[in-house]
Amino acid sequence: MPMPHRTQMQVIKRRLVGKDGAERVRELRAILAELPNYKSGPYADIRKWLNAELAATRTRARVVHRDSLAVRREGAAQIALVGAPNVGKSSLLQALSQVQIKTGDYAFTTTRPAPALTRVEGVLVQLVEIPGLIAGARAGRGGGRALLSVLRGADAMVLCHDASAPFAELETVRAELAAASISLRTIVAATRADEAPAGAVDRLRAALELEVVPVSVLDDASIEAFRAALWRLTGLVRVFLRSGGEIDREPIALRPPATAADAARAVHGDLARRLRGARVWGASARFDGQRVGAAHELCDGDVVELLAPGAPSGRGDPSARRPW
Ligand SMILES: Nc1nc2c(ncn2[C@@H]2O[C@H](COP(=O)(O)OP(=O)(O)O)[C@@H](O)[C@H]2O)c(=O)[nH]1
Ligand SMILES: [Mg+2]
Repeated sequence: MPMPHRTQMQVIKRRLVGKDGAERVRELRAILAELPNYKSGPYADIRKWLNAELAATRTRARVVHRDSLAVRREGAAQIALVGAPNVGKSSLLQALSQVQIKTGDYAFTTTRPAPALTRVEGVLVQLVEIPGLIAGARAGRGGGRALLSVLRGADAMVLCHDASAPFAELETVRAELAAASISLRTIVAATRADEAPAGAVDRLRAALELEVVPVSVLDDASIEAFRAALWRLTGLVRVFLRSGGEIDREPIALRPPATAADAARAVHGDLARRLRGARVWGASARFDGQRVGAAHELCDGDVVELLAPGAPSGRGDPSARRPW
């Protein structure tokens, strides 16, 4: 049985994660070479997508040279790590990151935004460390203006504050962000929590109207709790696709309000056009396997079977199984 095209797209996207520039071009070419050369149908769609990606990567490679601070978005959400120098942003990024970041490129003197992918609740999220945002950033001090523009493009941010440091340090950063009119969804990481004096985190909580999450890179449990806070911060919902009686282990992440049609669109535009409805298990369903329309709004954790002409017929005849 050939690999379903939906799965094929997921495999392709996974092969491209973390690859940019020449490396991405090479991988895209390799994938194109492996793909059947049909003139129409899903394979032709995938081929078209790959060619567009190839063109975009080439353009981007040129743009990145001109603006070395640009960060290419990856994953379901982009979350910026912001804070004064030395609060532990790089260490936190490293502790959360999927891949080991080379320290040569990336020592304690971070001067450019540093992206890293991390998996939260099964979803890939991009974290971007914004290096030392300090007083005067607006006026362009320390490349501040370009950094603020990177920040503006993020979906949310984590304000990192050394739990032992004076509160004024955090206030300086917040004043800078407020003056630049940056108003992203925000949580505060009380960093280096292992060193913090007793009561420091509680005092922060009392002084702030934001969620405060204590974290120490030396404490794995705190890192996991922080990951959970990151997931809430994305504001996304996870939907698990079901087809042929099987449920995908990897969720797709959608921005609410997310409908069955949105889930279909996330898989493939063609599927969204052919969608006739869905069956739903989970919080948005009144009962297991409820039949709903394309406009039905989904909840975090729902399992969804997308119904479209030519879709797999559940537990029926496996030879009748189609790409989706
Ligand atoms: N004890 C302790 N030290 C930390 C922690 N996180 C970072 N550090 C130390 O704090 C210093 C600054 O960390 P770094 O990640 O470079 O901060 P950044 O400038 O905000 O990126 C380094 O010496 C780190 O080893 C932590 O959770 N606990
Ligand atoms: Mg750093």
